[in-house]
Amino acid sequence: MKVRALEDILGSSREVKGENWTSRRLIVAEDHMGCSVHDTLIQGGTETKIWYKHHLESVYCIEGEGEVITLSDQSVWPIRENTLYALDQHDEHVLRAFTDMRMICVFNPPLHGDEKHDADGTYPMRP
Ligand code: 9YT
Repeated sequence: MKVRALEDILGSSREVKGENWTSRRLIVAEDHMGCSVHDTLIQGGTETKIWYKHHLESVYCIEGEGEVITLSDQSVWPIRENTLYALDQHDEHVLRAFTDMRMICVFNPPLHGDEKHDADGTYPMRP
């Protein structure tokens, strides 16, 4: 049994800051849960290009409003509180945050905890 509080993560290597987001990684690969679970804050008024070539990600929005544009077909997916999107095709996308957003993000395979996006908005595949 594991219990984690957000305060346990803050200021540690599991609190990772991107240009316009902060990801607090509550469960990571070394926890052996088969996924990682993040509490992620996105800064309002920003756009992030993301392409998880090596991971599947489910994202549940618990606060805020924005939209996701899938680049293969230019579809626009409105995202607001209590909405989940699942990148089941490793979809290359842009996340446009109209307001500050708070997301619960689940990655398969799990991140190790300290990963940052590369120039493509990708996390590396690590064994
Ligand atoms: C919503 C989103 O994908 N933001 C980028 C950060 C990533 N989800 C993470 O590592 O939590």
